[in-house]
Amino acid sequence: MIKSRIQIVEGDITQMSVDGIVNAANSRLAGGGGVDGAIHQAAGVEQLQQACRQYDGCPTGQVRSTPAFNLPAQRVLHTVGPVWQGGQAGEAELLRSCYQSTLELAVQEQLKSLAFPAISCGVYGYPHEEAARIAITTVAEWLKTSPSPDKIIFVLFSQPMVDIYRRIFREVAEK
Ligand code: AR6
Repeated sequence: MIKSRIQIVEGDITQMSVDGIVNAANSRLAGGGGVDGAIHQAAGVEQLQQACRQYDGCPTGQVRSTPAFNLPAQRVLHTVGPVWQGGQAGEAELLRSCYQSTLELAVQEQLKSLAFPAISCGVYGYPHEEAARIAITTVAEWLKTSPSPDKIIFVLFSQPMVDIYRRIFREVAEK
């Protein structure tokens, strides 16, 4: 049952005791503000930066993983969302690819529980409704055919964002 495998909560993703948390990173994997900054702070800036340096950055729409160091999670999956440029620059496909490739990597790494933030919904400026629809439909489609990950948690930083996700989740679940 897909519905019982998806949760939508308000919270701080750095506090989540799950197998993997997803970071909304930049293509240099250099750390930054927003959820990226919070994850680096909580994991340990030095350690996480050093672990990220094993990669030559990460293209938009793809994902790279590192240990989670001081976080309660086991792994951090760093994905790079698109910068919103008005919608005609392939943003939707790139955002879908973030969720898709992160789910693929989570399966490879045998992560049973995975927490996503609202990728691209902060400084990258993606319209929230559209981003939430992509997040939920991509994850729901995945869970239809894959038994893993067992649980996906969308961890959102504000109540209005939770409301958007819950509304779209109801629409998608009713279909
Ligand atoms: N837990 C969960 N969600 C959070 C947290 C948190 N601790 N902190 C912020 N958010 P953003 P982006 C929400 O800007 O748009 C960085 O500088 C936030 O409210 O973090 O993908 C990177 O280095 C918003 O809804 O990511 C990149 O350069 C969502 O997380 C760039 O920002 C994403 O906002 C990536 O921009």
